[in-house]
Amino acid sequence: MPHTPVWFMRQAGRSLPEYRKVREGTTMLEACTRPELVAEITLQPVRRYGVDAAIFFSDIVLPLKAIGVDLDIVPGVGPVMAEPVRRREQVDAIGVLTPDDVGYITEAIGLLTAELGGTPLIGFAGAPFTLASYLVEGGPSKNHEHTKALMYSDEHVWHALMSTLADISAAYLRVQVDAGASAVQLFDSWVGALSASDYQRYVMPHSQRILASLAETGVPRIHFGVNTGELLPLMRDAGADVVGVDYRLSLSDAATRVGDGVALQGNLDPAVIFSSPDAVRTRVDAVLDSASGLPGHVFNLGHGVLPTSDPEVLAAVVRQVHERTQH
Ligand code: 1CP
Repeated sequence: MPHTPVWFMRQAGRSLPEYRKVREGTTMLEACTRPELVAEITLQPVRRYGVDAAIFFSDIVLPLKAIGVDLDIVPGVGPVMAEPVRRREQVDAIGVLTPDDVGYITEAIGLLTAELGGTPLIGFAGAPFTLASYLVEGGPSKNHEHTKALMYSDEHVWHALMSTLADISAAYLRVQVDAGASAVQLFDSWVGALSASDYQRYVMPHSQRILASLAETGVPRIHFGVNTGELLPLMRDAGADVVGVDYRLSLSDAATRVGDGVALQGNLDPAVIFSSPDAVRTRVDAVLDSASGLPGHVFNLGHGVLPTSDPEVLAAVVRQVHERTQH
C-alpha cells in the first residue's frame, strides 16, 4: 500500500445521512438479513471517504439471533435479550451455527467482493466475553456485574457458555472468510473490565481458540477491545496479527507492551472528531508520529465513530493520513 491504510470502526451507520435514508422503515436486525441493503450500507463509507477497507455491516449479536436466541436490537439502546442467560439449562439450549443459518451473510459478501474490486472487506464477530456480557446482563451494561458474578461463582457454567460462544464466533467468522472476507476483526469491546489474571483464566483460552481456528485461512486477524492497556500482551498472545488499541494509550507505549512481530491498529479518540480543524490535524499527526517505526500500522479511531460525528471531518482525516504517509 502506498500509504498507511485507514478505516474507521462503525464507519457505516448513523453518522451518514445516506445510511439514515436507506434504513428508514427497516429494523436493524431486518436490515442485517437483506443482502442488497447490507452491501449498500457497507459500501457507503467506502464511496464517501475512500477508506482502505470496508467493514461488513452487521452486528455482533446477529449470529445469536440467527440460531434462535430471542433478542432484539433496540434503537438508542443496543442488543436486548428476552431473558438473561444465567443458568446451565439456558447455556445448554444455545445451539451451534451452521452456514445455512446465515445464508444471507454469504450472499451479501458475494455481492460485496464483486463490487469492492481491490478494497479489502473486513469480516467480524463478537468475542465470547463481550457476547456473554449481553447474554448474561440481558442488555448493555456498565459494570458487567451479573457476568462477573457467574464467572466467579460457577466456573463450569461460565466455561460452558464461553466455549459455546467461541464455537459460534469461529463458525461465523469462517462463513465470512469462505465467502470472501479478506481480514477479520474479533471485537472484545468490553473485556477491559477484567484484570489480566481474570482475562487469562476466564477468557483468553476461548478467544485463542477462535483465532487459532482461522490461522489456516491465512487472513489477517485483528483483535480489539476498549480499556485494554493492561491486557494487550495477552490479546496478542491469543493469536492476533494486528492488535487494536483504544485511545487511552499511545501507540508507541502499546508497541512496547506487545513487542515485535505484530501490527497495531488505532487510535484517534473518536471525540476528537468534534474539535476544531486545527485540533483534529494536530491529534491525527500525534497518532501518526507515535506509530512511526512500528512494524505495521492501520490508522483507525480508538473506538467506533460516534453517531453525531460530522462525516466531513472523517473525510479530512482520511485525506490527511493518506497525504502524510505517502511513500
Ligand atoms: O461500520 C459499520 O458497518 C458498523 C457495523 C457494526 C459493527 C462493527 C454495527 C452496526 N455493530 C457492530 C459491532 C458491535 N455491536 C459492537 C462491537 C463494536 C464496538 O465496540 O463498538 C458492539 C459492542 C455492539 C453492540 C451494539 N449494537 C451496540 C452497543 C450497545 C452498548 O452496549 O453500548 C449498539 C448500539 C448496537 C446496535 C447497532 N449496531 C450497528 C448499528 C448501526 C446499530 C444501531 C442500530 C439501530 O439502533 O438502529
